[in-house]
Amino acid sequence: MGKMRVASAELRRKVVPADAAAALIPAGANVGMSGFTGAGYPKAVPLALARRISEATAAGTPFRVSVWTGASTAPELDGALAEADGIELRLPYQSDPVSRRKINAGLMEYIDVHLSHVAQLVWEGFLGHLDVALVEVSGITEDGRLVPSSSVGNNKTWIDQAERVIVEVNSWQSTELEGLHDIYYGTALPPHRVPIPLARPGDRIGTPYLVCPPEKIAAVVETDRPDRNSPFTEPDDASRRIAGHLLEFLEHEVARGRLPANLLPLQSGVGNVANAVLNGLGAGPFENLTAYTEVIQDGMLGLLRSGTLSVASATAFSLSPVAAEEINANAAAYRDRIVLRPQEISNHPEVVRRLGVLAMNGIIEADLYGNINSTHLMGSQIQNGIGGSGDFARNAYISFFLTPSTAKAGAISSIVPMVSHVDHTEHDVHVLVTEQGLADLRGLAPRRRARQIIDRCAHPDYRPLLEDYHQRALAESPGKHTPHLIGEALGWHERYLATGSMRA
Ligand code: 0RQ
Repeated sequence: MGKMRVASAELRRKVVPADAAAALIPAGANVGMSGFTGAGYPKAVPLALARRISEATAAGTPFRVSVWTGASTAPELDGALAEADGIELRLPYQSDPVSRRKINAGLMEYIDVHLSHVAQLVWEGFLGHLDVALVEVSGITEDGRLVPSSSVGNNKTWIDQAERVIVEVNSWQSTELEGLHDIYYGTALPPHRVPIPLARPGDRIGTPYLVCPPEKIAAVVETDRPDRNSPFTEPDDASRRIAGHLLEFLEHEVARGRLPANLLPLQSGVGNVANAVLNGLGAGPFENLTAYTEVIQDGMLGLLRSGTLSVASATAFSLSPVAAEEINANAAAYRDRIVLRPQEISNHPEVVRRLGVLAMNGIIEADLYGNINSTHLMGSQIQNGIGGSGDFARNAYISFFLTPSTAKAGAISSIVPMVSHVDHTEHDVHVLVTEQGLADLRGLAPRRRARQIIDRCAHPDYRPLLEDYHQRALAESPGKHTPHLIGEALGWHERYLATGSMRA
């Protein structure tokens, strides 16, 4: 099986055990790794590298590397390297509990970047020299082209820019993924940039393969381990109600003639709320939908299976183990309806704006005027990162942000007087949805936005408190455009930190 995956005789000669490949990564190196939301990450070499770092640390010669990826990965990569204290700097997105702890303890640097910006930052040289690319693929053709696996992410850029390349060939991935990907090699830096010739979500504008000169490939490692994604929980009541409000709104927009009957291309973030929305779309009146999104999660696969969704473009799968097995068994059946692209294309602002994407993303908190915090707990602690939410939200036709109205069993209101960190400004937020209701903020000046958000989105337990804050802010600064009580604006966060609850 393994031999057949590496069809190139020249590259077959470079097959080595994971430890030997890990030994090729120098201390202090910048390493570009594959991986996007638990799909397509290298599964053997990072573990071998973590062992090497632990042994070096025990011998009194600790070292670290910087890890650049597509997005989040899995315990065998982020978890193992963070546990070994082996990561100097991490970018552009993570969701691993061990990494998160180390970042928030100040033991690991983290740069939270828009996912569409990463490749460009590397091409420009801002992130420094890329020493090693470590990329999982599902196979190597006889003439040495690389067949991508379950994510594309920044792999094209890592392979192009790195001094040397280590390839993991994973025989767990379906051989029938060949032909599903679309790797666009037409990007350039200004002033040589040209329009991206993509006018419909399913357009193919590149080649199905990653291209790498064979002499640049320093090692090939064979693996057979599954992608590690967590199962989705059944949507809870709040998620179902959020989905219900959103679907009712979409039907209303179609009835008003503001959206076509088959909507516009959908982008849906990660998490259970997003999955509940997708499940809701499956039950709803819409047909012939399309998706121009970042990840294909279970809900989207369900829509493809039922035919509700005709085509989906993304950069990665983000599936539960059951759904991943389904793709593995039936990849050929999905190959003409799923396109996986480099993340600078899946998330490209130019394309998102052209297609008129309907963007739906989860948040930590929103404020009275519609500013959004997607990344930080109580202002200082990173949760995951901005991911692709900014790529889509700023350029979407309608940008939706979705959240339960409270967190931590009601001790936290997700609607606060002022957000403790800003990821999406009021200018990029069109519609805010909680289980309480939906606020359409388009075309509203700040005070009218506050009215909508308090009345429709806030939890009843917190509504009087918000109303009180808002009325006192209005009274104190009647002539102000965006009334705030500056000394009190973050008082709810302060109260939570002091007492464990935002309640008065
Ligand atoms: O913490 O598990 O310790 O209780 O935050 O919250 O409710 O599980 O929400 O899984 O939908 O994630 C914004 C993080 C929401 C996600 C975020 C606590 C809460 C819990 C997680 P516990 P939930 P979700 C494209 C789109 C940015 C990237 C993005 C995200 C934990 O959606 O990372 O949009 N978005 N990518 O208890 C304090 C609050 C809180 C709070 C929730 N107000 N204050 N804690 N929590 N609200 C896809 C990609 O880019 C890959």
